[in-house]
Amino acid sequence: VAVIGALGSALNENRVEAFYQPIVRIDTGAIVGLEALARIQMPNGLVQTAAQFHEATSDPRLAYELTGRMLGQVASAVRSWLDLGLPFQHIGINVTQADFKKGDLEQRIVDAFAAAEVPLKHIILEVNEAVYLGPGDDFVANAVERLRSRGILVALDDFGTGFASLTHLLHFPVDILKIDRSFVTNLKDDRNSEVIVEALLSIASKLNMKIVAEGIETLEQAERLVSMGCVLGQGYRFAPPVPRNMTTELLRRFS
Ligand code: G
Ligand code: G
Ligand code: NA
Ligand code: MN
Repeated sequence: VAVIGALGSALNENRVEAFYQPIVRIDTGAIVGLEALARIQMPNGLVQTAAQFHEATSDPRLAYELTGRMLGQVASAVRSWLDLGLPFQHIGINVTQADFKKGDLEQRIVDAFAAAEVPLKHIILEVNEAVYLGPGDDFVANAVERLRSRGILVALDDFGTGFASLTHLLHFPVDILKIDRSFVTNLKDDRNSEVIVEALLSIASKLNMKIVAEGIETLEQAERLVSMGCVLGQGYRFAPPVPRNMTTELLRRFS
């Protein structure tokens, strides 16, 4: 309840702020995109991460409202980066079950991006695997197909944790698979993680999907991934999620 209260009052008081984490070419560190991650400005001046209010997004009303705020801020930030002539490509936004349940996600995206005059091709919807491959229900997958038919890219977040549902992916493809951070973390001493990452890379290339490795923290992980043929990634090794003005600086320096 305390967590829900924190997000609820932050939304009411306009203290939710989009931060951005670079998605890079692992070999060169060049920025190829960003992921938007929600942060709360606390009254005491501290910034609270989404992990700390994660439970709050299980409240459908708050989750829906959060997405609205993020869409607005993201569209306006992307407009400013395009105006600065930065070679800006893609921005990922996390959406939840609640966004799909309402049935107006497509319209909300179209409206937010049209208001900022940003083409839809710049957006990537990040849907986590549990939501996307939810039990015996294709309504999310069907909505994803419609969004993709409008030119909106879709990424499957935290991929690899529900490996058994791979056949689903053959029927309802996405554009990008984001390898769950747990596999990257365990690359060093867990042979199983290496086998899984190799399998995911092979599946992705056969299904014409791009792969992004999440949670890269060390040079060793980066080198291992590159040697396995993984091109794109994100993680603290490259940059943590940072506020909009710092993102502009990063884009200037590294894109
Ligand atoms: O950035 P952080 O590690 O705090 O994120 C923790 C969790 O919160 C992740 O699962 C992430 O996907 C989620 N999250 C971060 N920002 C958003 C957001 O804007 N919307 C939604 N729905 N989830 C978010
Ligand atoms: O669920 P999702 O994949 O959207 O969550 C991404 C979360 O992972 C973000 O909250 C982000 O802050 C966090 N994150 C990003 N890079 C790293 C990293 O290198 N290590 C760890 N532990 N977390 C990371
Ligand atoms: Na992710
Ligand atoms: Mn994500």
